[in-house]
Amino acid sequence: MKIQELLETKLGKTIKEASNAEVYYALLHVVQNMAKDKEVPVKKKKIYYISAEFLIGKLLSNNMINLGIYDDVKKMLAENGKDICEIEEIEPEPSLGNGGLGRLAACFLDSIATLGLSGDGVGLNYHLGLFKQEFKDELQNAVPNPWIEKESWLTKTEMSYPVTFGNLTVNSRMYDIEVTGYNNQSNKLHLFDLESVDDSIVKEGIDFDKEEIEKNLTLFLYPDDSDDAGRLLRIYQQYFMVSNGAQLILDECVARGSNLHDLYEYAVIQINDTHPTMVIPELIRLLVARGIQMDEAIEIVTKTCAYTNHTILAEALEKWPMEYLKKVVPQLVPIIEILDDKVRRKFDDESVVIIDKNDVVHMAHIDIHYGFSVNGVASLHTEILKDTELNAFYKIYPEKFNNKTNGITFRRWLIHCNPELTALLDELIGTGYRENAEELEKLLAYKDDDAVIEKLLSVKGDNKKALCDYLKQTQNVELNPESIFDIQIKRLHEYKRQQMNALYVIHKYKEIKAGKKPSTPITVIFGAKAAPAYVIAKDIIHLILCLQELINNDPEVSPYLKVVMIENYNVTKAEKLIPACDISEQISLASKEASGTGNMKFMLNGALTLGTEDGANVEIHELVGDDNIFVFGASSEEVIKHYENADYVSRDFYEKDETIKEAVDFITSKELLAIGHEENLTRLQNELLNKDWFMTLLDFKAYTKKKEEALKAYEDRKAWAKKMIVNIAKAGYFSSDRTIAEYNNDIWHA
Ligand code: 26Q
Repeated sequence: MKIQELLETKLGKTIKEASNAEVYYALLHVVQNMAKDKEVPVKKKKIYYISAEFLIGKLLSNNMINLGIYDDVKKMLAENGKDICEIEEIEPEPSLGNGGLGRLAACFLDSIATLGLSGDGVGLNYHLGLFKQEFKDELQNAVPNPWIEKESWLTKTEMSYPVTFGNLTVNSRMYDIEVTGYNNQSNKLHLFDLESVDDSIVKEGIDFDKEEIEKNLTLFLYPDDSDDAGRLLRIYQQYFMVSNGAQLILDECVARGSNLHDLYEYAVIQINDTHPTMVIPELIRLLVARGIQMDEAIEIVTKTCAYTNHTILAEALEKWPMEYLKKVVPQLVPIIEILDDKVRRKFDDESVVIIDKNDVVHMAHIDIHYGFSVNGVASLHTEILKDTELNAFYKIYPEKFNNKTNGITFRRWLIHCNPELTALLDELIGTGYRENAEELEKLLAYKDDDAVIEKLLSVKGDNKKALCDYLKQTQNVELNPESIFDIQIKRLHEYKRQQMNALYVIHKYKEIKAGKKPSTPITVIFGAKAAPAYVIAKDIIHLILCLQELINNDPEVSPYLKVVMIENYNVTKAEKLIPACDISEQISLASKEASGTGNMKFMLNGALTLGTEDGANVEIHELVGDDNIFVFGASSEEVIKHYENADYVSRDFYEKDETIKEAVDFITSKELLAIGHEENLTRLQNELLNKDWFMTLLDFKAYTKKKEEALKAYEDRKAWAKKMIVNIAKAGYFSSDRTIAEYNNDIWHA
C-alpha cells in the first residue's frame, strides 16, 4: 500500500482533513511498522552498547530519511496542504542525555544499524529526562521536561526482570525504540523503567522526594555533566540499568545457543564511561548463580566487556564509597572485594586498586582490570590517558589501550539539518558520500569554481536567514543575517570557557563604545545548560544574559554587536543553529575536552573553527591545514605543566594587562550591576581573579587576537568560502560510520 493510503486508513479521513497532530501520530505508526519490518535475526555475536544516556533527538524525520521515504512523504504532504516542518514541530524531543556522551551514543546506534551490524542500546527510560531551561530575571530556572506521550516511539514490551536492592525487589518493564539504519536494517534501543514511578512527586522546579526509590528511580536524568553528584539515587539507577541489561544479555545469548562458558562469542558489551560499570560484577554474580565457578566467571566477563573513557577531569571520575554500595547493592560487595583482592595480589601499587584505603570504590579501575579494551575518544585524549591519567594501567596492560576518535551521523547532522547544502553536494559530487563519507573530498575539485563558491555562500546565507526567522518567532530577538554568526553551543562548564567568550564580548562592546566599529557586524550566540548545583556555571549564564540585555538595548552598539543566549538549548535547536554558523567556538582549555563532537558538526556544515589544540580539534587542524582553521592558546603540554608546577596565577595576568583588567572589571561595572545581581557577578569576578582553575586569563589575549584574525578573514568572502569547502570536504573522517567500523574491526569483531 502507498504511504498516503496507509496514513488515510489509519486516520479514517483524508490528510487534507486531518490536523498536523493527527498526521504526526499516524506517520509515527506507519514509520514504526516500516522500521519493525527491517529487523533482521542476529547471526551469532551481538553488540550491546550500555549507556546511562541516549540523546536521540526527535525521531520522525530521522527515521523517514533512514527508511528512504522522506522526500516522497514531504512531497505527498505538500500536495495535501501540509508542511512537513510544522508536523515535525508536534514531536516532543526526548532529552535522555546531558550532552556529548549521550549524543555520541545516539550517533553510534545510527551507524551500527547503518553498517548492518546487530547491536542494541541498553539504557533507562527517564520520565522527565534532562530539565528544561527557562530564563527569568537573567537567571537559569530548571523545570521538568515531560516527553513521554500516550502514543510515542516507545513500545511497551512483555519483558520484565526482578532487580534486588538489599531487601527491596522491584520488577522492571522494558520499552523499545526502533533504531533505523540508513538504507539498512533496524536494531533496538532498550530502555528499562519501573511502573511504580510517580511523576506527581515532583515539587518546586525539579525538586522531588528522594526517599521512596520505587517512586523516583527513573524519574529524572541526573543533570550533572562532569560534576560528581555523589548521590545514592544515582547508584540505584545505575544498578537498575545494568542488572536489567545483564539479565537480558544472558537470556538472549542462551536463546542464540550460548552455553555461557562461551558468552564472549555471543555478546560484546561496550561500557559508555563508568556509569554502567556495575554490569561487570553483576554479570559475574549471575554467571556464578547459574553454576559457573568464580574464576571462570571473571574470565568470561573480562573477555566480554570493553570500556570507553570520556573524561580526564578528576572530579568526573566516578568513585563510590563502599558504604553506599553496601546499602544499595550488597550482593555485589563480596564480588567487588574479590576483584580488588585479585588486583592487590598481582600488583603492588595502591594507585591501581579497586577499593582504596579510604574504602572508596574506583569504578574505572574495575573496567580496566576486568575488561579487554580501554579506549579514549580522540588521539590527544588517548595519549593523555596513556601518558598521565591512566599511565599506571597503561604500563600493566599496554595491549588493552586504543583510540577511537569520535564521529557524528551525517544523516542527522547534514542530510536532515541542512537540506540545502545536501542538495548542493548531491548536485556536485553525487550521493555516494551519504554512505561513504570520505567521498566528500570530491568537493575539493570545486575549490576554485566561482559558481560553486557563490552557491555555497548563498546556502549559508539562507540558513542564517532561516535561523533569524526562528529566533524572532521563539525568542523575539531581531538578528542581522548579514552579520557574522559566531556560535558556542555546548554544556556550560568552566573548562569549556564560555566565560572567555563573554570577556571577548565585553572587550568588543568597550571598543565600539570608544568609537572603534567592526566592519562587519558580529552576532555572538550562546546555548548552554548549567547543572543546577554548579554555582559558577550559573553565574556565567547570568553574565551572558546581562550582556545580552545591555548590548542589544544600546542603540550605539547593537548595530555592530549582538549577543543571544538560546533558551533551553537541545538537539532540535542544535539542528537549526549549526547550519547557520560562520565561526565555531571550540575554546576549551587544552587537555580538558576529551574530544568534542559539536566541532565536527560545525565543520561538516561549513563553519570555520576558532579553537584550541584540544580534543578532536587537533585532528580537524591536521586534516584542513593551518590556512583553514583559527588555532590559538597554550598547548596541552604547557597546561599540564602549569598544573604540575601549580604556577598559574590568574591575578598576574589581570594586573599586567590593561585589556584583561578592563574586561574583568566590567563584570561588576555599574552598567551590569544595574541589570544583574551583585552576588552572582561578584562571585564570578572573584573566581576569575583568585582561582581561574581553567586558565581563562592565560589564553585571553591569544583568543582575542585570533578572533580578530578570523573576523578579518571573513571580509574576503571568496577566500572564506574556499576555506568552507576544505572544511566540508575533509569532514568525512568524522562520520560515525568510520568510528563504528573501527570499533568493530578493533574491539567488537561482530
Ligand atoms: C557522573 C556522576 C554522577 C552524576 C553524573 C555524572 C556524569 C554525567 C554525564 C558524568 C559525565 C557526564 C557526561 C560526560 C560527557 O558528555 N563527556 C563528553 O563526551 C563526549 C563524547 O565522547 C566528548 O566529545 C566530550 O569531550 C566529553 O566532555
